[in-house]
Parts: sequence; C-alpha cells; structure tokens
Amino acid sequence: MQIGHNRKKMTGAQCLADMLQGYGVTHVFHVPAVLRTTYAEMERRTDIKRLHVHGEKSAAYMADGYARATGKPGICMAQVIGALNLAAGLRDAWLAHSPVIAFTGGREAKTKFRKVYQEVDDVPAFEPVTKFNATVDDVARFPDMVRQAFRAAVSGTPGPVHLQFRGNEGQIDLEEAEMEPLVEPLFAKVPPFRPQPDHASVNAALKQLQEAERPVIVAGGGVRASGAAHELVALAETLQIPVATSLNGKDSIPGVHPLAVGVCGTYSRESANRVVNRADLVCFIGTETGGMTTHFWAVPEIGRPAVQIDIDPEALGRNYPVVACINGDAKVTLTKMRELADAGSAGRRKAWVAEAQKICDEWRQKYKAALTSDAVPIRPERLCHELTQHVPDDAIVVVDTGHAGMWMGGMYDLRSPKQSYMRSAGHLGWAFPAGLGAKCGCPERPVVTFTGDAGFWYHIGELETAVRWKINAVTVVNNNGGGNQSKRGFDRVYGGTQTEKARELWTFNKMNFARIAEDIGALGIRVEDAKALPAALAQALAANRPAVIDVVTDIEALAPVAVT
Ligand SMILES: Cc1ncc(C[n+]2csc(CCOP(=O)(O)OP(=O)(O)O)c2C)c(N)n1
Ligand SMILES: [Mg+2]
Repeated sequence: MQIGHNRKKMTGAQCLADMLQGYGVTHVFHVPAVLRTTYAEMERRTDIKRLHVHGEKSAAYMADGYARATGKPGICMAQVIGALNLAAGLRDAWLAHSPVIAFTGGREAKTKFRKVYQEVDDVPAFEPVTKFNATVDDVARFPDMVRQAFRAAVSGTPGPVHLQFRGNEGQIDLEEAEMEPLVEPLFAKVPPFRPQPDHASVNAALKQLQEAERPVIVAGGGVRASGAAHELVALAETLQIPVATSLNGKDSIPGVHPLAVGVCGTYSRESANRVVNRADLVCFIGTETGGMTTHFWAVPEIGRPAVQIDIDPEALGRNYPVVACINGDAKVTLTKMRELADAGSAGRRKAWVAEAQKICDEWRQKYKAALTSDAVPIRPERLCHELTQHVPDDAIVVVDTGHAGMWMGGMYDLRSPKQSYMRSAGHLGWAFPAGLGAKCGCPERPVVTFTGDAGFWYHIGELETAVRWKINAVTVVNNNGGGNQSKRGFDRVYGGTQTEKARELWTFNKMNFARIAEDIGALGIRVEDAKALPAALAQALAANRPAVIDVVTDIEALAPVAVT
C-alpha cells in the first residue's frame, strides 16, 4: 500500500488512538495528564484500557511486564514533570531488551528557556535507556514517528523507545493535519524478522560442538525473545549437551529437564557454575555474556573456547573470543543446526552428561534440608521449593532482584515448557508492577510474582490499581522485615560483625502485608508455617481478585554466593 494514499483530515489524537489500536495495544499505563485528547479519542474509537496508576516508574514497569509477557510493545506515558520518573522506569527495560514505548509531554518552541513551570529539557535523559529517542514537533509527523517507534522497539535486539510530544501535556495531539493512521502489523510484536544464518557458519559451529567432549550451552534472553526454547531443547537432546541459562533465559529449558543444570553466573545455582567451569567449549546463545551471567567473566574465564549465536552481530565475541559464531535468529538457527546435526556424535558426550547430572544431584543433596525445611520463621529455600511444586504449569513467574533474584534463580525450577519466567534486570521494586503488567497482557494465564519486602514497599500503592482494574495477579512477599541481602555487605564493612545500630541501615518495621492487602480490597494471606503454602497459593490463584501472600521468613537467611 502506498503510504499516505488514504490521507484524511484528522487530529493527532484520533490518529494516535487509531494507530495504537491498529498495533494491537490493549492497555496503556500512565499518570495524568498527557495526551488528554488522545485518551478521549481512545474511549470513543477503541477498546484500549487506560490504566491510571500511582507513579510513572511503576507505569513503565507495568508496560515492561506487559511487553516481556506478550512480546508486544508496552506503552507508558507521563506529562513533562513526570518524564524523568518514566525514564528511570525504562532503565530495567533497557537492560533486559524489552520493547517499551514511552510517550511524554515536552517543550513548546515558543516558550523554551523562559522558566516554564515544571519544565526542563528531558530528552537527553532518555538517551542512555532508549534505542530511539525523538521529538514530535509537527502533528503531520504522528504516523511516521509512531511507526518508527514500533519498528525500533521490536527490531533486532528489542528495547525501549521514547517519543516526546510538543506541549507539556502533549497538546500537539489537538492539532489537525492530513494523515493516514497506517500501521505495520509486522512490527507489532517481537520478532518482526527471523534472519537466517549462513550455511558455512552453521556448519562451523556444529563441527565445534560435535567434536567437543565436554560442551555446555548457556542460553540467554535472546532465546526467549525468539521463542526458541523448544528448538534449543531439541538440539541439546540431539547432541546431548547440558544447558545452563542466564537469569533472563531461565525459561529456555524447564529446570526438571535431565540436561538442565541451572542458572549460571552471579545469582546462580552452584551446579550450573560447576558445569560451565568444567566445560571444554561454551556455546552462548542469545546472551550478552555480561557480568551477571558470567559472574564477572569468571564463569567461564575469558579464553575458554566459545561458540556464540546472536541476532546482533556486534555481540559476537564481545567478551569471549569465539572459535565459531553465527549471526541469526535463535529459532531458525537452532532449527537449522538440528537438521544438520550428527546425532551419532552424541555418544562422545555420554560421560560428560553423566558427570553434569552427578553435579546436579550433589546440589540437590546439599540443599535438600533447606528446600524441605519446616523451620519457623520459614526458610526462603522452602518457599521457592513450594513454588516449584505448586505454581501452575502455564504460569508466568515474575521475580524481583537482589535476594529475590538469587533465591528464585538458584532454588526455583520451572516444571513445564509452558511456564514463563521474567526477572528484574537489576532494579529493586520492579517485579510487583511488572507482574501486574504481565497479567494485563496475558489475563488468561496465572501470574505469580516473587518479591522481597523491600521490593514490595517500592510500589505498594499499585495494589489499589490492581484492585480497581481487577488485575488478579498473585504476589508472594518474602517478608523478612528488611533488605537482608545488604546484611553481608554491612557485616564486611564493620570488620566482620556489624553493630546493632548498623541494622538501621537495612531493616524496616515488621509489617503485615496481608492486612494491608485486605484493607485495599485484595486478598491477603499471612503464612507463618511452610506447610500452609500450597493451600495459600491455591486460594490466591482461585481468588478472583488480586492476592498477596505474605510469607514470614527468616531475616538471618542468606542466599548462597556464586561458586567459581
Ligand atoms: C533501584 C535499586 N536500589 C537499590 C538496590 C540494591 N538492593 C539490592 S537487594 C536490596 C534489598 C532487598 O530487600 P528485599 O526486597 O526485602 O529482599 P531481601 O534481601 O530481604 O530478601 C537492595 C537495597 C537495587 N537492586 N535496586
Ligand atoms: Mg526483605
């Protein structure tokens, strides 16, 4: 179709509302007031839900959770005074390569530099956390700029985008022009394209893997973005190669699969690091090979022979010099590799697979007591173990950072390829609003969020949003009365044991989150005995309203640190 062929006179608001609907957007997350006229047009012309939330950062996190759960861009918005709060919320989406599109109000050329109320130049602040950061200064540009926003968000390695609309509240949307609200459905979802790998590089990589006696795959978030989990597991099975994942790639293979060795890196499981560090060849698929996944390049150490597969050619060999590499989409690349793979070579790795499984068994034995502990207050390991057993097969599990990331990354196992796992890329407080966004995007799937109490406090006000919008996610709070991941660090700086007064640096008042949840209109369940966890989870999942399971855990419990 010729762009602009069906132009007609319309307002920017009408055009934007039609385009968002056309791209399949079902929810937008905002703090008023920005693009007010567009909101009115959304009501008249579309069935997009307009969620008015309690802060711009949580609006961005909800959009991020929505995006990671659906693969469709998540939309968040703020007027000029909230713009940097929104930018702060894009930082996790940037780190996790999540396609979030942020709209903000911006400056009028007529009044720039005159000390306009609430105004600063926000655009530069979006630069480090976006793939595309632009201003919309003329209403006639709505169609092409919105298309570019979607195109940039979902293409290649996905990521956040920012459009600043002229006017502190984006009042440019009131203006009229001859426009066509044309959408490109191709760019409504990740991935728009699946670049095919070239034959020679596939063969070179296969040769390395097939000749190796002790190879390991490290699968990252690129596998989940590509929807390539099935193909990854199939190749690993064909060639008999153990699979570790990054935290972001944890749902590339169920934790109960015989070739799965766990999450490697810093917030990891001991068995995964041990297997990676005993491997003679490491095959990185869709991972940045960053500090978290490699425990600051000690797992494996730089120089270990590596094969790398990535959609972004600039990622290939960035941290680990490669003996072979492939540029392509993970799903089509893994499919092609499996077609060409020599299954007969698998026998060469029999002893290695047995060794990897022994290492996994040793881990299970080492943590069995903690995973099944009846201790009161509850051990976090037991909490994770109960979730492994009782989270539904089709659930989306959403996990905060810090100890939450360590506990769940290391102790929780996905039981089914239908489960999804999404984690904070580093920001404490991300998971609770992200879980709500995920539930908006996938209302038919159970969403179970795991957060610490410090993480939950950040955006606890969004419980009211969840109740008002009937976002029936389940939030499990590992409630130990403080941010106890910090304990070890403070012990260290106090020369071994911190003073009693030092606890003011990381503890809070004890709190009953179940009671707060009930006051706000959610279901609140307080759990003080681990045996009550399965029933609590079942009740929460069936509640037909948002639910908070407030689990009272041991403030002295510290997650195991990474082994090398
Ligand atoms: C935005 C942000 N600020 C600070 C931190 C550092 N940080 C990591 S974990 C943590 C405390 C976590 O406390 P809680 O959520 O209660 O979990 P717990 O360690 O108690 O299990 C802090 C402050 C962070 N990751 N992100
Ligand atoms: Mg805590």
